[in-house]
Parts: sequence; structure tokens; C-alpha cells
Amino acid sequence: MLKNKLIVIEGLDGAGKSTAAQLIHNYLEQQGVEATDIVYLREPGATKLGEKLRTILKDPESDITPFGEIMLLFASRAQLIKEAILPAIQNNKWIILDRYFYSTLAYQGGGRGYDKSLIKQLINNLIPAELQPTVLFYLKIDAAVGLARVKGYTELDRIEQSGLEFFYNVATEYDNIFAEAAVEHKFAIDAGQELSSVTEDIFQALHSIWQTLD
Ligand code: ATM
Repeated sequence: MLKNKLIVIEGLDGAGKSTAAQLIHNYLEQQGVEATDIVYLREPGATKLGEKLRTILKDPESDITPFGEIMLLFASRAQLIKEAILPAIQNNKWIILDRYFYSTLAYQGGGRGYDKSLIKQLINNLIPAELQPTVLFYLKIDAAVGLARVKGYTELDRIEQSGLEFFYNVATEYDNIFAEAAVEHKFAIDAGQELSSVTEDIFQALHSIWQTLD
């Protein structure tokens, strides 16, 4: 029996989180989970307020202080928890969550160098144990490779324009976070591999969880 059915996907931009989300969705359906029992959410965003904040956060024209950035991210997160995550957990649905509080530790803590104790305090205030994920996928990719992938398909947004060094710092922090994360099922996936290998690794990870379920 899992504490909840919250699956979080984390990783640098260009690591393939959307593809991973789709693969997880497919796996769940293959196991007989109804599509209506699977909720896909992303951060920042996925609520009316959250999507507005996402637009502001990504807009290269937005001049936002590091503190303000954290506040906007947590405003989006608080709304998402109230409107979507909590109800989905209460209704025993699977949730595939594209980014969660680990991103704030990695990007604002590691990348921007903002005081991590403040970020941790906000996390502790907002997110009790029952809203922590049961499954964590960390898609690991070299920062330069990830950024090159993003540049290949879109204009860089405000955060993506932060430079390569920023992304290497985010990556280092992600490695630390993943090592320390107290999550029942956590998997680091090599996202630099061919898609077929990434798919295989994700399915294998999910299968190992599935075997523990009755
Ligand atoms: P995607 O979810 O589309 O990858 O982008 C969201 C952006 O917000 C991403 N930008 N870049 N580069 C990461 C950033 N972000 C944070 O900086 N902190 C956070 O807490 C979250 C949830 C996202």
C-alpha cells in the first residue's frame, strides 16, 4: 500500500520531463488504471492563478528579484496544492507532477544561490508528510546537453536565459537533493541516453513499484 500516488518528475530543462510524464501515463494505463484516475499537473502552473504566474515567471521582460521569484513560485504551489494535489490525493488518484518543491531548492537555492534555509522553511510550512511524493524520478542530464536541446526547439525563457554556469549549479544541487531525498521509491534516470533506453529504465522502475502493490 502506497502512502499516496504522487509521482514527481524533476530534472533540468531539456531532460525530457514531458516525455517521461507520457511514458508514466502509458504504463499506468497498461496496468489497467483508468485515464480518469490519472492527473497530470505541472509547476509552476496548472491552475488559473498558477498559469498566470508561470507566464510572468517565464517572460524575459519580467524584472523579478530572487526573493520575489521564490514568492511567486510558492504562490503557484500553494494554489496547486489546494485546488488539485490535495483533492486528487483524497480521491486516491495517481498524480504525475512535472516539478515540485525540489525545483525551488535546485533553481533558486542552487542556481540563484538563495538561502536554502528560507526555502526549506517555506516547504515545511506548506507541505506536510502526506503531500510529499511516494515516487521521485530525477532525469539526469548534462547541463550543456539539456540547454542545447531546449535551444533546438524554442526561444529561451527568462529562467533559461540564466546561463550555463547557473544550470551547472542547479545540476549539482539536484544531485545533492536526490541523494538526500527521503522518498519511498526514488530513481535517477540517465536522460542522456537514447529514448528507447530511457523508456526501458522508466518502465523497469515503475514495474519494481508495481510488484510491491497487491
Ligand atoms: P518547465 O516546467 O517548462 O521546465 O519550466 C518551468 C521553469 O520554471 C523552469 N525554467 N527553466 N529554466 C524551471 C523553473 N522553476 C524554478 O526555477 N523553480 C521552481 O520551483 C519551479 C517549479 C520551476
